[in-house]
Amino acid sequence: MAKPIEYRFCTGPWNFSEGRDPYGPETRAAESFDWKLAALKKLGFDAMMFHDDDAVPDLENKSATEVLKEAKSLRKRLKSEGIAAEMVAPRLWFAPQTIDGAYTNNDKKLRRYAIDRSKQAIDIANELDTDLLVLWLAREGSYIRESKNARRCVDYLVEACDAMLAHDPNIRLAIEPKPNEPMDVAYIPTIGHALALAQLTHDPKRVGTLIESAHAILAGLDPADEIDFAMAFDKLWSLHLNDQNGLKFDQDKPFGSANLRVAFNQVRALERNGYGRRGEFVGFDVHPFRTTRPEHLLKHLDNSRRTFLRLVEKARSFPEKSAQALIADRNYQDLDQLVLEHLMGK
Ligand code: GLO
Ligand code: MG
Repeated sequence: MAKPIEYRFCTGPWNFSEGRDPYGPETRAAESFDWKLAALKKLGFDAMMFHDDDAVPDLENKSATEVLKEAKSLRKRLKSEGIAAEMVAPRLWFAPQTIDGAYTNNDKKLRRYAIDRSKQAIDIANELDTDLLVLWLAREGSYIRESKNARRCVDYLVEACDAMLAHDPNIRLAIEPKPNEPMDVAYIPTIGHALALAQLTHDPKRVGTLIESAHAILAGLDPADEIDFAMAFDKLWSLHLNDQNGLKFDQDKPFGSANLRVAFNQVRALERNGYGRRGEFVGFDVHPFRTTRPEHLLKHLDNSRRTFLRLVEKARSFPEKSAQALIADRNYQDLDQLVLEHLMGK
């Protein structure tokens, strides 16, 4: 039997957020990057996820050489702290150039901006010693369907991926699907879409996925099934575990907070597929509640990790034999209760 995996954890600087929502301002002061780095160590996390401009703030106003120099010095900094860079993601939803989409913008010049920025994010990833570029396709979609040609947008997405793959023969792209928000409807809403898109690129082997629990739930799917599906293709390269209470705004709740059983099944799916065996990290894309006081700012991360590790124990101690007997007897009624009793501690 394969040795049980020892999971390694990561999160992003944006996950220490300040409590702003569309209806009200920040409720906590921003913490510095150094503070966040120290916090990760204190929490026993192993890596940090980066947007390109988390790694190099204000990168649009710096020369390419300056950007790489800063990335290099960040790498040293991380190394001395013993924290790895898990991935880099181009932030393609903030700049004025991406108001109407990044890779799928109707304007050629603006599509070019998105591709150039992504290439630079790859250069930053190289400096930070990671071969993983995450693509959350935030603004690739439409507010009203008639504004864009969705067929052409598929070609644009493939063109953009191909340009990134050609820029660096070692880079791997992990597409993070999400069905909506900020767009009304996104072009790549599920893992199936991401994997299908990968097949159209010139090097499908280097195009995989990142699953976020909340995004799968927003698509009306079960994140555990999405994990199994991606892993059947060997293409789950990163994870954003969190939770989501039904179909509303993206909540990024602590892992297991809304539905412990759904969380348990995600952990079971990771375990049965051997996630982490090739060095993949378990990431938490969670945010503190708006009500969280500064002194409790690390709780959502620490609690997500605790819940994850408790659920690993639950997955490993699941009464498999009894479950198999019930499955053979098609007694799903008692199988259902077996799961509940197991989760409740009996
Ligand atoms: C938002 C996304 C976002 C991305 C992050 C990495 O819904 O989950 O947090 O994961 O920006 O690109
Ligand atoms: Mg995410």
